[in-house]
Amino acid sequence: MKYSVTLSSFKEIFESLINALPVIKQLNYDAVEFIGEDNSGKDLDNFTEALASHDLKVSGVTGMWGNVNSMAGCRRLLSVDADMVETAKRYVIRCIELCRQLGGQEFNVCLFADPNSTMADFSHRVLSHKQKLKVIEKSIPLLRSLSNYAKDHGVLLLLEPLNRYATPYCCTAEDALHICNAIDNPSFGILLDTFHMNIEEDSYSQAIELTRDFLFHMHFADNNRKMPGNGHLDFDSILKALHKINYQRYIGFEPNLEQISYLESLKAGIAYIKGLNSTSNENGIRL
Ligand SMILES: [Mn+2]
Repeated sequence: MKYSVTLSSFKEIFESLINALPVIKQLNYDAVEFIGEDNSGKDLDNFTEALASHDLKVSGVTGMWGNVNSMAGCRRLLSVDADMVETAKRYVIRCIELCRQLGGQEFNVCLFADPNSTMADFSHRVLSHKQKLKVIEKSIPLLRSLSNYAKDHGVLLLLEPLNRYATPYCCTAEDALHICNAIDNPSFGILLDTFHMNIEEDSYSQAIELTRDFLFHMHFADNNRKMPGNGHLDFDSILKALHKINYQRYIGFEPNLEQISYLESLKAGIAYIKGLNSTSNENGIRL
């Protein structure tokens, strides 16, 4: 497995994200997940140079969706407003191009509808699963054409299930698999995020095994969004399930970091996961 960390985690730590690169290298990460912001291409040449000088790769680009900022809130692939959908579509296209420029492999999409319908169902009790799938199904032709665009650019478009407090649409591996099967394009896959899985899945291993043919990226964060080892998620069983499906792609850490503790936290988190990983290997879990 290879280890990456999301640059979006460093937004509060460094004024310029380029300054995060030496720290990330020093802490033994293999790659960074570039931030999918509209202005992130501004200093791309400097960034590419800095990445090369620190011998860091780009695993992919993190989609900025939902309530992370006001721009992200306008990226709604499930909106009833065609202009909103168009905004989201143009965003995906820009991020696919950014990903290709940086030599990354994947970009994640999340499915947001308009806030009035989203906020109505933080409990999963208002809309039936069937009603939600109906809303999602409308986006399938667009996702299919975007995955063709991704394919032409050598990038994978990955659907990331979130949790009900962000969006009630596509919250589980099963939902993502349903959409993946409907799209049926080798450039369309799934990203599972342990933080969201903790809220929505019955079992980590079942979710991982269910999506084994489409699982191209993982986001790792503990139940409190801190680095693994700071909460109560069972990363041992998550890693064992990943070994079982012979997952060899990136583990992308996506923590919330604080100025006072970020160095220690990043260092301890990767050491914790690498430690668990070697134990599950020694025990012959790899199949
Ligand atoms: Mn994530």
